[in-house]
Amino acid sequence: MTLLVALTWDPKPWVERFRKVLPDRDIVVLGEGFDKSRVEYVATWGPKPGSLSGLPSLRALFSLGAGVDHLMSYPDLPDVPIVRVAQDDLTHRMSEYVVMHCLMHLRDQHRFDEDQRAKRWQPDRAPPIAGDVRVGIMGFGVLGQDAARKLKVMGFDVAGWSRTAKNVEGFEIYSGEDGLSAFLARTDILVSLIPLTPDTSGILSRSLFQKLAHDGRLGGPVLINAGRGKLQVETDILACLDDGTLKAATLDVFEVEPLPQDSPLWTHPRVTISPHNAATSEPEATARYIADQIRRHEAGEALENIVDRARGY
Ligand code: NDP
Ligand code: OXD
Repeated sequence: MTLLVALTWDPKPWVERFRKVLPDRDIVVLGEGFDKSRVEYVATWGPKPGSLSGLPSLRALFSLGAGVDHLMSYPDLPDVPIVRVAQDDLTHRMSEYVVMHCLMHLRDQHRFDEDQRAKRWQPDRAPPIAGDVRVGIMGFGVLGQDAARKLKVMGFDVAGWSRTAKNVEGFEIYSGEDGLSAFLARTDILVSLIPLTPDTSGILSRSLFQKLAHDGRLGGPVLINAGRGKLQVETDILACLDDGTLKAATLDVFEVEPLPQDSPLWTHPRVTISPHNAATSEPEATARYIADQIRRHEAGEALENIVDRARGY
């Protein structure tokens, strides 16, 4: 069996990890000579056009991340199961990010950072506690649910929004178009963890921000987007920050990545930026996850976390 590693990033650390966890298999990379007829699995992120063609023995594609929009837009995507990353290492990283930024906004850390630079001593006399703040998680899947549980431990009042109706004990979950307005109306901090699909592209826009709660203890609604950059309309975010429709934003993902040098988001005083690393796919843990799936698949068991192509995630 051959595993092809087809990446836009430096494949070296990945090849090393795959060779460690699959020592009895051939691990090959694009650009090196290899026998295409022996490739049964591909581990990939943002494959270049043509790189997944002519693989007659292909049995499955593994996305090296949780999101698969990079594959859904690939022309001539082979007709084999696509498996995405859904494992604890990545999930825990995302929850750390979400909890950290919710707490940062709860405690108004932006203001204290400014005060520190200006050497101003201005304690809050009656700051809210987590229980006063309503967090709404858009995308109540693997990542959304883990973050929700951890936010709840901190005391936040957490609800979720998903495409289909579901019951998750301890949480009020809104769903679909019908549930969106009510979900937004009870949300002070909106956490976006939805996949990018034709239905969700550009969803984080002015018309949605206007429906968020404007009567909350934070003094205005806050956006945290760690889903995908093309979910958000950046000109709307900037305009809404400036006219008070939004109080602050934490953005890990952007319409164009890396974020262009001339983007006003870099220097906006109420925007916190991270370079699409809310939850990176750590090579060791991800290679182990994929190797386990390959071994189970070869033993006749079903692959897990298969993408539904019709839904696009
Ligand atoms: P899941 O597939 O487990 O969950 C996706 C959730 O989004 C589900 O609850 C789904 O609803 C909901 N959803 C999808 N489409 C819609 C829609 N049109 N309307 C309402 N809800 C919708 O994905 P994960 O939780 O594992 O990952 C979520 C996303 O996070 C990834 O797609 C990726 O883009 C992003 N991500 C970002 C990272 C980063 O570092 N910034 C790292 C990892 C992931 P339903 O439950 O009904 O299916
Ligand atoms: C992912 C990501 O989808 O890192 O896993 O963005």
